[in-house]
Amino acid sequence: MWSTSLSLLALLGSTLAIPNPKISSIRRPGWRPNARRRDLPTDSTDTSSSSPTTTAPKHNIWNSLSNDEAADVIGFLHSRDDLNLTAVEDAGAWDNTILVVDLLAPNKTDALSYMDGEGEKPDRWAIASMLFGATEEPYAQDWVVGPIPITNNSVYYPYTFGTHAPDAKIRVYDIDDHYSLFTDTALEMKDVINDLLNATIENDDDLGSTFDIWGIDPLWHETDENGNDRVIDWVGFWRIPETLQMNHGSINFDGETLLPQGLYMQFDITGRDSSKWFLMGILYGDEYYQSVDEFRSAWKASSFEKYTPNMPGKWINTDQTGKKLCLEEEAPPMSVQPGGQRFKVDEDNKYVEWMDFTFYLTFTRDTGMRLYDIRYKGQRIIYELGLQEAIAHYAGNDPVQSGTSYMDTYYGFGPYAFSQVPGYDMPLYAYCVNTSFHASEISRSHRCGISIFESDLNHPIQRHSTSSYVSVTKGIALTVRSISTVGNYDYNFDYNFYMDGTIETIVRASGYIQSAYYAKNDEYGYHIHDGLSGSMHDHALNYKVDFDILGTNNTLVKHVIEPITKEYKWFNGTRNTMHMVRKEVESEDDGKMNWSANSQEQVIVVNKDAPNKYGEPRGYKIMPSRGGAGMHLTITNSTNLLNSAGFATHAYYVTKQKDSELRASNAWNDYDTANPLVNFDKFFDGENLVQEDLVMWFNLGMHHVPHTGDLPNTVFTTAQGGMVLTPHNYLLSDPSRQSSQQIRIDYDDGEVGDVYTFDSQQATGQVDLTQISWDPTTYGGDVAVRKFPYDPQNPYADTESIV
Ligand SMILES: [Cu+2]
Repeated sequence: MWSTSLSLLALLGSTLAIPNPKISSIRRPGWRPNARRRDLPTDSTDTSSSSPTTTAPKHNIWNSLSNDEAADVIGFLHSRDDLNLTAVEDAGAWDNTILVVDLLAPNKTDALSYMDGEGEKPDRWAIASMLFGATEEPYAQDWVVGPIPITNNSVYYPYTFGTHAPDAKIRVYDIDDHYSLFTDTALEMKDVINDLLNATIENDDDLGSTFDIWGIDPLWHETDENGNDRVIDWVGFWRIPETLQMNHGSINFDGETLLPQGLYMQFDITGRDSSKWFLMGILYGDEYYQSVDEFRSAWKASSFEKYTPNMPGKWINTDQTGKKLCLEEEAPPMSVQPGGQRFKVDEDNKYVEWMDFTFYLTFTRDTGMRLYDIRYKGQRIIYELGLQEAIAHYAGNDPVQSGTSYMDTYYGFGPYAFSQVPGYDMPLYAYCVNTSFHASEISRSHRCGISIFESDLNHPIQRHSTSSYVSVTKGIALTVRSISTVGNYDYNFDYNFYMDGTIETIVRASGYIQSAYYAKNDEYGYHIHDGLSGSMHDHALNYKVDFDILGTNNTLVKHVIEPITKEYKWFNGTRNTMHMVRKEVESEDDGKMNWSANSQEQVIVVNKDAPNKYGEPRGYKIMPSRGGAGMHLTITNSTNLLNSAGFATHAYYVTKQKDSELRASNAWNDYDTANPLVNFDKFFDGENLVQEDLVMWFNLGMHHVPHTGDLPNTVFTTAQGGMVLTPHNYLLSDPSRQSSQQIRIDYDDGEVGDVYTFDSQQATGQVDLTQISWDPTTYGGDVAVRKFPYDPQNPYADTESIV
């Protein structure tokens, strides 16, 4: 993700976000909202003609707020005089507004009572994040609202039990737009800029159409000589790619993050009185100047060293380029679904049944899709599985790279989980789920924000050959996929389900890197284009997996494979060999862990009270499956992230489940990382972990040092990480033997005797490709509904990205 230094409300995915003095800077020239009204989906999901349906055994108590529920919550809050709220549409920086409303997941004990027994369906509650601007010290605050639907019994109060900051408040230090500081300063030194950056800037319009100016995220705090907190913003110049004329309009390839100009400005933006803000300094070529005059004087000197500015061009375009490869234009192999869809969906409850797995889906503004109540062979194995936070932590010899540590839930994975492209992002036959979120008093739905599909892995899950027979089983997986483009990066999130009871969590990254200017920074990345460094950074994406193995009483064990020198009765002397040592993680004091060298520790969540018939505890093992290029932040005690990155210091963690510890992070931690709303480190308070309800938190990620192959976009091939959760002594044998999709061929002396296909049907006949082709002109983007005043009858097409 990259920052635009925009008004914070503007980042919440709403065209109506106000205050928005800087919003024009994130729109390309010529951008116009497309507000055609037509029959558009809002709450409902697409209906696929050949989709077998089912009825969820229970209501999806984790389902996202409906549009009506969100409107109910927003209307209720607006009716409370003490909150002094202003409709987002009419609000300025000195008003109080509602940022986001989302479901507050029910307490787990209540949820289990309902799901597993005769307990009542838990009430629906919401979290409302509000921004209080009508004060000298603005803050964001999370509130609990409910039960919903709103009645006279509904209440609202700060979400103190789920946060660590006093009153569930976090200070907001840049609520007032300060973009004009950047442009005023830039125009003050336009002679220098025009020379160094090869530009022709005379006025605001020239500046706005040539450069974006943005920088560090989160903001810095420094203490002045009187001990006062100063709020510091460092920004750099980024060149806006040129507009390319197409047959029906124009396009700007989104390569701005490849066009840093190497010129940086530092501002003090403390307090709400803009007259007290000031330029602190300018950085160019690793030289620091304390004023525009000092910079200009240096520039006029003959000894001044000038560097190459980064200019747009074909190199940032992602279109096909270069010589066409032999046969490559022919249609490549593709998947078809000859027997129709082989899984069932309860659309209303977002409930899925595939083979021996069942689960519920939900979708939130902060973290996108998540799964609940994942059952295998009728038994819950996971109560909750989902993304918590995604850090992209940069480093560099310039303050903007050094000061960049995005925590992407601030921008949200929900708002940017754009529609998937059939045949490219997913098979043509994939089942689509529309997803909704509610921010800035707009409800927005992504068409096909989640796709669900089966596919052939194109490698068998099992095989064996002998001189007389061969046995092979197809490798088939169900994938649940969502893709969020948060600024420059596209995160592909998959949950794969396999026939052996394994669940795999995968994240892949593509899109544009955020690069750095190449000047005296060899130790922070490679020189990858004219004036460009592939700015090194770490990705750490934290996931929560709340295991419930045969109930909630579980223990995290490590079965360690160790070398040993040992004597045996049957051997004269000692033998150098290995053995297995069983250990338990007994307390949260030991709950922060890294994967062992050479993968010698098997990490398993077991239920010690539920051994199998051989006495071995039944469990699920967790282990990295792909990527392997990094699991947590390299930087320790990050100067940017302070108390907000406790979940990224290790590869994985285990804690005791608490309803007050729902998420490892909070979307608003970015506002004040020293005083976060959720401080993950505080989850660790020495509690017993033996036969308790356990939650694991693991990181996927990579140490990303972009090279020339990251231009123009990073490719998924290597930018990925995965974790498998797999049965371990859980059943008495491999459950994939239940699959009919296997064959055994008996043969002898070149003659086939018998062939067994276990009633699996063979695909026969012709494939009518016209039935599964897709018309790309039907790609529709997102649908929005205004919440306050509520206008559900007039949805309009509106897709917003951070560009
Ligand atoms: Cu990266």
